[in-house]
Amino acid sequence: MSGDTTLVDTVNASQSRQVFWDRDVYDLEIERIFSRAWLMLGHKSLLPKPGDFITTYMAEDKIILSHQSDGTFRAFINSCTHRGNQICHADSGNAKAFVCNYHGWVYGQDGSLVDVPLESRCYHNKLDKQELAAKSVRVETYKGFIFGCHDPEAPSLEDYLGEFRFYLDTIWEGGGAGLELLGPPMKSLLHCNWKVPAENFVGDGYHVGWTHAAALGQIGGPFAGLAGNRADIPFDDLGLQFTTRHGHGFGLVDNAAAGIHRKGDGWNKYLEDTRGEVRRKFGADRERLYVGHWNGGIFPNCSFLYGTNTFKIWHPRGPHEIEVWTYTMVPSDADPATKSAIQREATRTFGTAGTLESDDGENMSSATYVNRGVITRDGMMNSTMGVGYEGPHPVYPGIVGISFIGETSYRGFYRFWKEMIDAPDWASVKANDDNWDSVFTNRNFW
Ligand code: UNU
Ligand code: FES
Ligand code: FE
Repeated sequence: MSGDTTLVDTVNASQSRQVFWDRDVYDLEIERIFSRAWLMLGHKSLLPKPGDFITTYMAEDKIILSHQSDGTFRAFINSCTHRGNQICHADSGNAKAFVCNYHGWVYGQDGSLVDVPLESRCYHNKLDKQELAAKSVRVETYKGFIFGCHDPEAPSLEDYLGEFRFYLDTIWEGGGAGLELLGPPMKSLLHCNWKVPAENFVGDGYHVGWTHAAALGQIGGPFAGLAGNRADIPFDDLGLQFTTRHGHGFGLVDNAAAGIHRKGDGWNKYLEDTRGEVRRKFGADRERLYVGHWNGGIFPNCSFLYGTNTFKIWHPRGPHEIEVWTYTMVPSDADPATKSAIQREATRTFGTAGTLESDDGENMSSATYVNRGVITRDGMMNSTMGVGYEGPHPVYPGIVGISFIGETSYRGFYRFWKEMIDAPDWASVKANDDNWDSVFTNRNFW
């Protein structure tokens, strides 16, 4: 299969159900999206000292991410160049070198092949160790978050994040030292296509009051009014939603940052203590974002809820399964008690067995596996909510939709998904993308 524009209809805002099911589509995604986009590897707080490493995935490729003695980060494929065995089996640690378990080849912290047992005897000094370094991955960081990319033609990480940095800066820098991740991650399997949670987090304000009705009723606070989609919800005044050029986006619920945290006192106090600095640095329009709750996504497979402060990477495992990795985002300069309180509440709500996490899981599998039916699979899915009630905004970059409840960021996610699936290389992504927002037609909405 090659790039196929019929999978996503950006004019009618619909997507083929094959995007959740077909092996061919999945293989194409791996080749055209996961092998070319910047993927989230972690945050430097997870490997703070030289020699620290974590192992992770880029799609189904196993990766070692390691903190070098010069303070930079390097990533390389976690597979031995001798007979292919996995080099490192630990989740994390501190190592001067990585020794393959099979025949003992030794890799340095940067993935170079530094030692081979019995080298001169067995290989008669004919082994080119330089050639046999573990395959390296481009690594760039933004505000402490570390990304990897396989494609030398890809734009810089800063360009890839693009105008989404306007938004990320307000939280990843914030009014203090910014955010970091607490690990190790919780890990679980979900039987679903990776895009079901990715689209949900980037743009699904609609399910919140319905799927999570019971949990929101229990939690109370600013989200309680959404429970059961009560008729008196102020739909257009709940917040906004945003999409940007490379498919990154989020939904905002105003003044609700800690709203999912039943015991959010320390976190609320932190936000109150620092919002003035955010206003000074970034202005009132971004202070508004700082004290709101976000459901967000960094294209393709990293999602987070700012405020709730859960942080997810959806590692694909074939078309119908994912490994969910769940970290907690916390302000780096919060006191330890506040950090652990945030982690506890994030885990209680969106950890593996979290009250809201498990609300979502059943829908994720159902929306995937229902497409086992060949007649079912032939159909399309609809994401037309709020078409026309969105457009370029005088203050906020990208395309801004009228309400938290809408599908603007869904449409942005699939627009860029299609863009990457169809484009043979990054040069065409760039060229085709210059007027990316023309599919959002209401130029004078705001
Ligand atoms: O379930 C979610 N994605 C969500 C929950 C989003 C916003 C608030 C609460
Ligand atoms: Fe949206 Fe059924 S109501 S998937
Ligand atoms: Fe949900």
